[in-house]
Amino acid sequence: MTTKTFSQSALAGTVLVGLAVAALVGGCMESFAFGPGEKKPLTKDKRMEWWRDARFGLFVHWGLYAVPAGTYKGKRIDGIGEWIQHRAQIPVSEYEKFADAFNPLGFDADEWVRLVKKAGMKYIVITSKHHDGFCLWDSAVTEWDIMDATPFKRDILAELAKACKKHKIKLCFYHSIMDWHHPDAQAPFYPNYNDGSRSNPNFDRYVETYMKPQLAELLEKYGPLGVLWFDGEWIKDWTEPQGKALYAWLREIQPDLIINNRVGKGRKGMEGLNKSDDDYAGDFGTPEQQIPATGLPGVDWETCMTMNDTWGFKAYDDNWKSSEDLIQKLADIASKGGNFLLNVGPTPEGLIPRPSVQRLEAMGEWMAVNSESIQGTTASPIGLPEWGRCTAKDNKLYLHVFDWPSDGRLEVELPGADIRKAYVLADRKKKPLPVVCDDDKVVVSLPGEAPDAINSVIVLAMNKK
Ligand code: FHN
Repeated sequence: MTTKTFSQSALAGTVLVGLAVAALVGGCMESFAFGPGEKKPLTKDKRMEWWRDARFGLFVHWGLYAVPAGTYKGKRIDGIGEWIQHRAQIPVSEYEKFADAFNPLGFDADEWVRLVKKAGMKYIVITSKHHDGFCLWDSAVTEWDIMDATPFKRDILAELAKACKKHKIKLCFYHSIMDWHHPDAQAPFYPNYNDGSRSNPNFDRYVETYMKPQLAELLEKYGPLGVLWFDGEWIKDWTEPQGKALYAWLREIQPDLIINNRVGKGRKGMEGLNKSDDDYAGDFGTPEQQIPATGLPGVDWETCMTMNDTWGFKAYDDNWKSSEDLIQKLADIASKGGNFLLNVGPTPEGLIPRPSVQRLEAMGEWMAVNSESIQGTTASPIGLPEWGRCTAKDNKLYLHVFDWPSDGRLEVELPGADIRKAYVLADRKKKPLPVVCDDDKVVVSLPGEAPDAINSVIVLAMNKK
């Protein structure tokens, strides 16, 4: 299977197609705008409601980079697997050959979504297009996609959209602004595709005739989407004003769409300075591979994290975080008012790596008993206790006890508490636990043995004020 390289003729064709699609999209854009008398746009709180309730989602980095899987010309390439084209300085025409070998016959969208649901997750964010520009859907504006460039010839995003609809899981797309394949974007920067000091004079043409028509395709063919998760925003060609304009344009197409802060330059601002949304385009902050010590007060935020050390599949990255660590991280993040977007990097055969499946299943077993203490909760009103974490919901505090007190006494700094009842969340009978309250703390007498070795949840039900 030979795939077309981006010769001038192909580029000319792409631009013409892109211009045509842009005109079409622009034209039908009117049909997405609010007509007179149409319902008012949702408030941000209404729009964010499902996302805030979810607290836990799956990140999927999948694409051609899974084929080399971290090795190129017999050499192991350092760094995250999806960056192999840049790190190994692979010319576009060479990288395109990976498409000939991408035939993930093991891919089963329904199996993926059932695993997500069992893990207690409520949304999936999958790479529609990562930095290499390869499209996991049948795009009308390029042949650099799963339908035209690979022997697989199945629309991965369409199959995933169908499975998500069936299992009521929100479908969301990661989309890279930076594009190492498109000649009007960063392809000409080879071998340093990530050259932050250079601009492409044709970048605006890439945005208007390629990137925006593709985003419209994603919203119209697979939508309504939960989230558009942008990335690759750090390049010199992309600015905060462009991000704000793109945010407004997308919300015009799908008013209840949620968009992360990397649609503009907010990744730094929102997290570094706890800026409000007004300063930066985007609905939530995106701390990556880290959990902010005290969350990001005043803004919605989501920690995205790998289970090992790479987002895209690397055959030899076995540095897996333990299930125990991941379960406690979920409670830590929720106790600070954030969401946890946990990543898997599927194999070139379309399988989620076994160690990832094992961790998702272990998290699912914990969530099957304790999801009430994560989903729909808000940040701890008692800070970060030494014995674990705390989340809150509906006049209840959920005490996530990582370190079960050997003397059976759980002390909670909670002045003036008006406790109705305390019980072990895992106890279906909700047998009351002895509680003593004084002016500044509550002491709960716990059973001798922790119901869960990793994170046992004690419920403090308060009397309504
Ligand atoms: O460069 C990407 C990287 O490949 C990965 O997609 C992460 C996930 O958030 N984002 C960028 C690095 O910040």
